[in-house]
Amino acid sequence: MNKYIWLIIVGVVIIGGGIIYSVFLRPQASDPVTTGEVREVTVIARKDRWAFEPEEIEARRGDKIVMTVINEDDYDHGIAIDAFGVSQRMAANSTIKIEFVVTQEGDFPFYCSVPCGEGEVDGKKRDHFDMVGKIHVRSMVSETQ
Ligand SMILES: [Cu+2]
Repeated sequence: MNKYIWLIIVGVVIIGGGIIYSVFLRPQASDPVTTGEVREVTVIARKDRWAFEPEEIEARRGDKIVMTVINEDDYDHGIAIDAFGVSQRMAANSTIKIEFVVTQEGDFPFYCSVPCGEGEVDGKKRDHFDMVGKIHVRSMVSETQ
């Protein structure tokens, strides 16, 4: 048989396999999801506190988060959320806006990504590594709030 016929047969098998996989076999959890809901949150790094406020954010899988991040310090901070590909530097005394869709359910940390020093807050030592918070993403099918 002509080698081009074989190439076509192989091509059809590969493409057909891909279609069968995506229609019948692919786990639903890997579907891109969106609830169409937009959640506006504001996260503040208050002056000389080495903390984000709030430290916990609630969301539902598929929500779009529009996050306003305010840096009240006279030095730079950053905000990073590895799970959703967020990493932004914040200049001193600046406000940034970031947007992302929470595509997975679970608890995901957000943290300061720019070394920002240390200090004493209410008699306790705090530093860059204390600037950690958490996004709690509930399941899509959980009751709406
Ligand atoms: Cu920092």
